[in-house]
Amino acid sequence: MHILITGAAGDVGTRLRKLLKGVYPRIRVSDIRKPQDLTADEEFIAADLADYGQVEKITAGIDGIVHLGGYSVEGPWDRIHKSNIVGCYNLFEAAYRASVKRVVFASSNHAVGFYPRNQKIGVNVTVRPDSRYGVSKAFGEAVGSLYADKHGLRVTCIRIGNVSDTPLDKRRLSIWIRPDDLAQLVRIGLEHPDIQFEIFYGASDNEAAWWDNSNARRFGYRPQGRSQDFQAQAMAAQAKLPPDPIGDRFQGGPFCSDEYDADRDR
Ligand code: 15L
Repeated sequence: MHILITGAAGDVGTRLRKLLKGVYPRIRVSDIRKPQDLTADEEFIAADLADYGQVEKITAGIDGIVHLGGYSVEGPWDRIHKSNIVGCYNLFEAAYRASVKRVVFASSNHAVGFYPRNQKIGVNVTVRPDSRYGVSKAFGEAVGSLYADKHGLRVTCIRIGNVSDTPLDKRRLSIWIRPDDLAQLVRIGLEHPDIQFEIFYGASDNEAAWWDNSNARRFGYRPQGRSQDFQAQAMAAQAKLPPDPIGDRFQGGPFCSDEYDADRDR
């Protein structure tokens, strides 16, 4: 299996490159810029995902794609549009044209960020994006669904919570994913024989979870990280953050309170 990882220079890309090395003997990595820690044994091709011709070059001869490329937080529409709408469409279209078998798409919790924290959600809920960024992730899931249904591409969307070594604050106690758990989900997406189109939550085995991740478990996901083991340090970090009463109501936190119209109910 020849694997392509887009967004390979980013934080999540850098972690996954290391975790998937050895699992897949042939990994091509791509990003708009060269990863600083690129090693001599890694195949790198630079590409701007907004340019279809460049995307064709990186997808040629590939069997499975881990699509992390794009803009990874809220930003101006032009930026989101170019990287996450045009770029994401180009990726799926080029994958299909190149007869790629599988795409694992890095979606985000921000596709459903406006669900309240007191509601546990599964994967069969309507999207409730909390930002232009969240809209772009919902778009990516929709494009993935189209290519799965129409062309038989095997697509896995992972609504990633927050990838880090330990949970960073109170909200992250609910959405944290340990990097090796994310690698486990990616491997399910690249290898499981029964995947056609699936959505998983990218979260570890967190007691404070807001998400029902039974769909991922159905495919064999057995997360090893437990955010509760870091409760005290996450709450100490939380105490240093400024108050965010709107963000605290919703799963997407600051992505919800950012640009929130406080006068909306007037
Ligand atoms: C995301 O989708 C972002 O890519 C990441 O930078 C974090 O902000 C994360 O969500 C989060 O919600 O913590």
